[in-house]
Amino acid sequence: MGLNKDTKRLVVVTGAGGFIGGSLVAWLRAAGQQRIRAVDIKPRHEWYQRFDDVENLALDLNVMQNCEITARGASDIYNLAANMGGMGFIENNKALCMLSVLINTHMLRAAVDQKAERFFYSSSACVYNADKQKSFEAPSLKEEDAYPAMPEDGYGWEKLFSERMCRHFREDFGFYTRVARFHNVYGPWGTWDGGREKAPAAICRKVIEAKLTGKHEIEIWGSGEQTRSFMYIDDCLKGIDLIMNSGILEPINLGSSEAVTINQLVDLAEEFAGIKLRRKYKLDAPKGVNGRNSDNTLIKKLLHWEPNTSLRTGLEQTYRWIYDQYLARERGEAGVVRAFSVSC
Ligand code: GKE
Repeated sequence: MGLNKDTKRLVVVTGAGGFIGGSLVAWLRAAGQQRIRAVDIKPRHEWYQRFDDVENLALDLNVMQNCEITARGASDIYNLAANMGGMGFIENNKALCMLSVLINTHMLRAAVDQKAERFFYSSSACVYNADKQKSFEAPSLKEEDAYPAMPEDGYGWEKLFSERMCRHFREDFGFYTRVARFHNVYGPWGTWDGGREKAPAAICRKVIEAKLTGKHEIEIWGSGEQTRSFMYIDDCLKGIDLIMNSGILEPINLGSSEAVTINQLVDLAEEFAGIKLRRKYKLDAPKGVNGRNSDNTLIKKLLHWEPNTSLRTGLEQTYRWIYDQYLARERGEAGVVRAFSVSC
């Protein structure tokens, strides 16, 4: 994959039991990477995707010794492990989100100790200054808009701190770090129920539930006028690859620039389902910022590319995947997570 064609190097993915990490492992395998170590805190039977031909380790990366084990012999490390979720999770679990600093601190130290060559860190659009996201008109955030610092409480502060730590490891120790700020990633294998799901999966699930139960109404958090851009998982994986293999030293946006309101997101899901729902707006639900979009000027300039899967295309894939998962769960075929495992 990318510029680094040595498929025999050991590549480590942390957070491999989750959505983006598991998808990255799948992608690396498909690209011919022969030595992959996949690590996650969850017991292996709970991983969203799991592949028996890679080294799968269930380890708690809050613990330094486990980070040493994880980094041992690695050449590239993709650090995607974090305690995170959509607004429903991060607004109500600020301390847990901040504790991910242990993972990021220990993984960076272990990577240097173990002489890993390269390190990728997944930051977030939640680092951006809240004052710049008060408008519902989808303000486009440029990389410099992270400062002066006023990120999302809890989760965003930890991300901002950890991306700066990557910078200082690079400056002080000459360590190769690359950082991308993900904007709301969605797609098949993403969390779609249980409290950590983000808006695209949550809305698809609610529309599917309304269709299957015949109860034609939907609860939407906030006024529905909040704006976001959503990045399809395939674009995210390609972006990770391009950024890891680039000379881009500072954190860079990795997101779609196709902004929509949450109401428009619901319109699309209704269209896939072929139904129209009565909308109930829950104004006291977790809402996050009013508006956010990814300004892609820099990524287009430096990589001549930007995430370009249309929301219609990506969401339709996601809707169909969640529909199948929903029916499988209704039939009692495995639990929410086990249903996703490729092998057990
Ligand atoms: N999760 C969810 N579930 N959100 C809903 C729902 C629902 O049923 N109905 C409406 N929304 C609204 C939320 O109130 C929020 O205003 C918007 O959709 C997007 O919510 P989200 O997808 O949970 O998360 P955010 O985009 O606000 O924030 C996420 O940003 C990412 C980076 O762009 C974070 O949760 C992080 O997962 C991530 O860093």
